[in-house]
Amino acid sequence: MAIRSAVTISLVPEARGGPFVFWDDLAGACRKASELGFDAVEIFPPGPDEVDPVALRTLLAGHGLALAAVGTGAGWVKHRLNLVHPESSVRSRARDFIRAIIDFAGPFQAPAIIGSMQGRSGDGVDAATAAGYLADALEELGEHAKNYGVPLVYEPLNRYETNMANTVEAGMVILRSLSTRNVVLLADLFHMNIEEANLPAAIRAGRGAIGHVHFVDSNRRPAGLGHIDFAPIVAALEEIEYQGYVSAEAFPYPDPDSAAERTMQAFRQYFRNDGA
Ligand code: LER
Ligand code: MN
Repeated sequence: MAIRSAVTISLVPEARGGPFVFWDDLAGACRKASELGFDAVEIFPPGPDEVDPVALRTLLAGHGLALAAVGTGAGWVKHRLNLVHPESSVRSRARDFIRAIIDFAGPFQAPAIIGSMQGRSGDGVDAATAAGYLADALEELGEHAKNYGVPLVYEPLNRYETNMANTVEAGMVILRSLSTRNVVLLADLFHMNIEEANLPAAIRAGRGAIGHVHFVDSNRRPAGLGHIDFAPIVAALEEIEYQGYVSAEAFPYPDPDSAAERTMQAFRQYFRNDGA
């Protein structure tokens, strides 16, 4: 299948040690991503106001890159906000943070991603109440993203990071319960490798719901440096006629440039290039 490739860039010092290929130097990362042949970058910014949109537009255009998506996780990492927090003021600040990221990303035709901002039930909020809070937030923010003609991306995470949705199927149950149709799922192969019984089968079952992919190996190293069998996963993406980005969200192992290069090698190995 043809691929729309992307690579992650973190601009959040507090997220150091996290699964992002490039770090801190947005311009340098864009240059390298472009040199290696990526179509787009996925940015993890410290907040909605910390990247100048005019400068970003110039930078992306100069390198022939698109913006694939923008992460919202700094709301959790930096400010300890999440959508199911027991305190309503914290929940509402979490929504404000994500809404502002949607407003930043939307004009680039890029969706915002809700990963760690989904929080977890437990500490003062029972599972049903937390599910209700999350659904309400996805309704509102999903509809808000419509203003830009982009979806909102919701990411099931492994059990050590959330108990809201750990699998593609659990994510689909949430999506089906919503009245908005503007929320899609992020299939992160690292989380899926922990939680799914069968990765290609989970992807096939996610037809129509999966809108973004984090492409990474079992140990969260770049594709090819762990034990995930990528060929049947790519075949499953092809079978469901997946049209979204395949984005490298992996540790910068052994270093950012090598991680990006290794991912590009895997993309060339597994995906057809239409010469686009
Ligand atoms: C973010 O995309 C993700 O996968 C989570 O594990 C938060 O780091
Ligand atoms: Mn991810």
